[in-house]
Amino acid sequence: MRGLTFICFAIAGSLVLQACQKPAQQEQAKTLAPVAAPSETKQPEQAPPPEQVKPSAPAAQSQSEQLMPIDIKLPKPMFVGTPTNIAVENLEQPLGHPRPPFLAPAGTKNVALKKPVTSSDEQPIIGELSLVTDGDKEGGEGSFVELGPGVQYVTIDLKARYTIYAIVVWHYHKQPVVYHDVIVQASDDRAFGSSVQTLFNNDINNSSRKGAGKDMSYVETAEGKLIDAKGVQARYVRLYSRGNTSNDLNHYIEVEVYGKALQ
Ligand SMILES: [Ca+2]
Ligand SMILES: [Ca+2]
Repeated sequence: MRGLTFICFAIAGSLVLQACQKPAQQEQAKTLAPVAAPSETKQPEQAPPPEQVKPSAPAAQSQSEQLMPIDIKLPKPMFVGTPTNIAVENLEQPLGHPRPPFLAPAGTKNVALKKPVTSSDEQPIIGELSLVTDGDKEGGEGSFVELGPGVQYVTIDLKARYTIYAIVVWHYHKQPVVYHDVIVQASDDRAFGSSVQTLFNNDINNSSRKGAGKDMSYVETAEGKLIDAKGVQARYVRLYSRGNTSNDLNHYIEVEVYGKALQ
């Protein structure tokens, strides 16, 4: 019996010894690895080509995206001179000369022309929503749509996604007026519940509750207001306002969206 237990202890002891030696051997193998793997040093030589090929693609793209002034046809001005006595905070001073040309990639055009328009006021007081994108920008009677009081919006469905470079809006230019809380947004969601990008917002005190903006208020003229859309990509464009310095109603003569189809 004694001899048997000794053998058992001896076997158990040698097992413990083996277990202790194993990690040590593994560690030794690890430290040897870098030296023992000269074949791995070959890999870097095969890797670089894909990244070196890339730069030529953007170069070719910028060549086809030559910048050109966008062609904005202006309506007949309805008044001359600088308006006075408009008491609006954060009001932009008139330029005193025509707006400088706005540059966008060649092929950029008004992609809002004749596109469908919906609104928070589906039954306008005067005119129809289709006037917003019918191409007529004249300031007289019959050329504008009049929406109800308070915060109202129009939404243009461009019917496809575009890269948008500029939005030009004519609210009303028969007299020099200022529209309150002008907010312009782009989205891929027709309800503007998600993916909303705000391109312009002069509601500095957040009275329209879309978040306070930092843009300046401006006097309406026949030039319309050009908003830099900075190449945003979207299908829908929405414009808010909250009445104007003459009354609490909202008006649109035309909205142009200068963009290019996504490729
Ligand atoms: Ca129009
Ligand atoms: Ca406001």
